[in-house]
Amino acid sequence: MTGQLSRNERIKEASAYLRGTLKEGLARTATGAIGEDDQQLVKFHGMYLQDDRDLRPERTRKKMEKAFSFMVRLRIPGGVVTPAQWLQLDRIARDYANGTLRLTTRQTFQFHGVIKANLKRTMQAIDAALLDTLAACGDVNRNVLAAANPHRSRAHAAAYDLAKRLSDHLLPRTPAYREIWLDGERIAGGEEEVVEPIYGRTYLPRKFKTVVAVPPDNDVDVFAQDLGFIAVLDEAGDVEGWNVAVGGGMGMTHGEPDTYPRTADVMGFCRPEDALAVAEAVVTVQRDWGDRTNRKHARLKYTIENRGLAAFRAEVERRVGRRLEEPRPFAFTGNGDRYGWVEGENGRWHLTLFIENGRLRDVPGGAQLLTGLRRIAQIHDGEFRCTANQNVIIANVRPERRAAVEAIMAEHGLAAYASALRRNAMACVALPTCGLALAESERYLPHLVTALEQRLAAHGLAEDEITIRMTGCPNGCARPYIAEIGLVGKGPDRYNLYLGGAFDGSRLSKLYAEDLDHDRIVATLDPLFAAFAGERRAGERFSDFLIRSGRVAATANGRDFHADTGPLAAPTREPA
Ligand code: SRM
Ligand code: SF4
Repeated sequence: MTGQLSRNERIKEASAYLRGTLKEGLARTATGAIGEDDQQLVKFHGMYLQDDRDLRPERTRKKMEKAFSFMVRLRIPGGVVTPAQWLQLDRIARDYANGTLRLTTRQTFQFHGVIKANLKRTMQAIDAALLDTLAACGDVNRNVLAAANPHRSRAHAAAYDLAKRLSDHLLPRTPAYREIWLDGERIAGGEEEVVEPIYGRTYLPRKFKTVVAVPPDNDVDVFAQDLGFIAVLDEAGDVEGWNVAVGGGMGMTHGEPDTYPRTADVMGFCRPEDALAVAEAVVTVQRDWGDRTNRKHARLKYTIENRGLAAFRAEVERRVGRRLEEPRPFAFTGNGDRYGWVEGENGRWHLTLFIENGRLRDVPGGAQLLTGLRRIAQIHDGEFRCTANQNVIIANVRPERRAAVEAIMAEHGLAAYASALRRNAMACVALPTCGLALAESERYLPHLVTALEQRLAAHGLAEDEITIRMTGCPNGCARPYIAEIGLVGKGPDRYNLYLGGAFDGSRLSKLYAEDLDHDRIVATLDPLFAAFAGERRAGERFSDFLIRSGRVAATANGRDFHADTGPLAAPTREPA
């Protein structure tokens, strides 16, 4: 690697294992913000400095400081919390944040709107619930996801167990978190190996994401992740080992073709006892080989593109001290959640609720999702499980409690079902909190889905499951480039439309039309729905139809993502 290290590398190096001047910055009451370098470091502690973008114009006019607050993200491997923990999170949301809980696309919760004066109290309240936010963001291995609902089968339980062990094994060891947020005594920094045996002083070149999947459900979107373990089962249904997938990622920048989303490659197969060693080797190869000069080129996906999968695999095997076996066959059928009640192997029941874009709040005069789930938590003796599709599972419900849960749901507007399109829809947060948003997402997608539902119904497609995902910018937080319909913010009320992602999340989409407003999105999709209704083959998915009929070119891999779709796409790219 040549070139100057990026600014973040110098910040990490000088931070004394993520301490920086966070303690001093938190004590400064003259501003609601913290220093610029500390803004980078605080991410490793699980939070971002943000400001309310709805209020920006007015505050600028009045020459006021921006309306600063923090987003706080929890680290919850596999997304599992107890009812007691749920109640504490609900309390924090109402006492210290903006009165909402946000389920994320990575099986955890975010608080928005925590002002600096409440930050430490929030962190201490999280600690009191035996939870933490360490490594929920930052250049480290982040929250590890597991196929939702471990009680459905022994394989799901094994996936959850692996997710927890991976999370523990790859967790930063710095005492800074305890010192800053929980008033721990400062421990004198020892040798590098002692403080951070896996990461060292400068951690990873960039964020790193790990998941554990259990086919046939790809509900963790394994192909969008840096590292994925895919369960391979024996005849009795137990995990025989894991296929290891590496090098997936979504983020890109408009107009910069050197940046692109990429689906992960399945690199090999490992035995259960080798999984942690394989994960550690993948992380340390990326630590040593990743690009620390250019953050737009620093994810594992680019390391693998640069060095080649064969060289990467050989280096992982060298560090593990053992060869990976060749990948075993596997098949996914979808990347969504299975809504409604299912009975687990233990005779208890699990209910997957549909939560639109993951936002839990009480709408005045409308659905009371936050209160409804609080009431369920008050009577529930199982757990809650977040899904990577921004939904929640009420898990391990005794059969005799089902009626009580359903009664609370009915009273508060909680539902397990929505239309086929809506239950396969996902939007990132975007405005007003996300500093990178170019367009609305969470606040807009529900309206677009309503308009598209009407068009689908008109073509007799109301019951067809089609995945649709929207993000307010090209970073891809709702994984739009592996949806059948992907909409990516370009500017206020303008979106690029991507089509052709596979229903099971295994194939990337292709840019189909640019700079569309609401009416043009509907007008562009409507004839495609009509053609699908008229020409589809039995059982054919929308995206597969678009590709078979030549309307969209299939994207083979990340480097092919920006390749032109050919003449068919050209007319749709012209402005309205
Ligand atoms: Fe994300 C940055 C929200 C999942 C790719 N993401 C952000 C920030 C923190 C904006 C920022 O940097 O200032 C967003 C905060 C918004 C807010 O107000 O809350 C944000 N990302 C989210 C969440 C909350 C979206 C959601 O609606 O659920 C998800 C939180 C996940 C979690 O609990 O950890 C979220 N982000 C993802 C995913 C999906 C995934 O991991 O499966 C991706 C695509 C996968 C990937 O990483 O490639 C993703 N987020 C990004 C990127 C682009 C990374 C890249 O390689 O280019 C950024 C920007 C960056 O890192 O520079 C980003
Ligand atoms: Fe923000 Fe962009 Fe992520 Fe949406 S995709 S939350 S707009 S960074």
